[in-house]
Amino acid sequence: MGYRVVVAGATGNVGREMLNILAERQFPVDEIAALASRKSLGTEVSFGDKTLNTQDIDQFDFAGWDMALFAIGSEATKKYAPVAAAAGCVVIDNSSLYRYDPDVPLIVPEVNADAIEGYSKKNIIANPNCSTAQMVVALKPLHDRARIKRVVVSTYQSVSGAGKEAIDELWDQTKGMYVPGQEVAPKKFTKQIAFNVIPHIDVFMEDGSTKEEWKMVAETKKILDPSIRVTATCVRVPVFVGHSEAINIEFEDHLDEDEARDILREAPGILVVDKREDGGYVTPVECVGDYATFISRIRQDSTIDNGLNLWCVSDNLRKGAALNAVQIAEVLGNRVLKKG
Ligand code: 11C
Repeated sequence: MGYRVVVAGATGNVGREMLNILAERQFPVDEIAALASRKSLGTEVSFGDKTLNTQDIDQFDFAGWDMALFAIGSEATKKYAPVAAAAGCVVIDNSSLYRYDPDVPLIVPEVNADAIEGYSKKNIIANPNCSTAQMVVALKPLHDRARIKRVVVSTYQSVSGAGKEAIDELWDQTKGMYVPGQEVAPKKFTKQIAFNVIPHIDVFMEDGSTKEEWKMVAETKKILDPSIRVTATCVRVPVFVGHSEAINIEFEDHLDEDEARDILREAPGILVVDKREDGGYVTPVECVGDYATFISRIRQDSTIDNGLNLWCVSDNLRKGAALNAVQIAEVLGNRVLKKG
């Protein structure tokens, strides 16, 4: 016996990946519903070797469905998540709407799967921001060994984090650079993204940081440890899929780079590729379609007493969104609903 599973936002980049990953991981599905907004109705989506017709989220009755994976953005989530949750369907939400709600667990299964117990207060579980998810997977095993005091992170985030229009803008703008008269002006991004980098993701906060940077701070505290101090600079780069992060970590205790490498090799969800030679590290194009968080360039930071630097790369549509949501569904199934 399996689960009756809903994917809301099934025609978007993340929704499609949720369907792919549910099928790839052979999640025990008895029945699946692919929901979309009215404007996307008629679009077919794949689930393993099946083709699903999308159903109108506005008309859908969530009663009798076990869980719903939401990838519909905060505004639509505000409307539909309470409806699904009230009908007894547990919502696993990829938007930021509920992440900071103390009555909603924010889960990265490799880090804080036990937080699943808190789901029943609202029948909602939140999925973190992509840049946070991969970072906490890397930090958790090191924190367990040497207690992290402070993290300084710089991100190199792909355009797929900003949705389909952003992917199209990078593609069209790049092509347009070579064709006189067909230059594409910035629309989704604030400045040219082709052959450029933009130090601005999400809206500006009062203190001069951006909301993306704020999310990395707040979410790391909620998922991993509120005592860890995090400072972030988030940058958009002309890469289609795969977020990269240069992470500097200060520990309470000494942690040798070789021991850190061994710890990370053993840690769940991580693949270490760290050869000190040409090409002995992972770049975003190599992580696309993979489940792992890849770690490279592990080395001591000799400017502080207990410091390490590392390079962390992951598929933002997978570990950063759809895979993590499916992993939460697996935890929910195995530990709570126990039907599969
Ligand atoms: C980006 N990290 O790369 C964002 C996308 O809070 O779920 C995900 C935003 C979020 O633009």
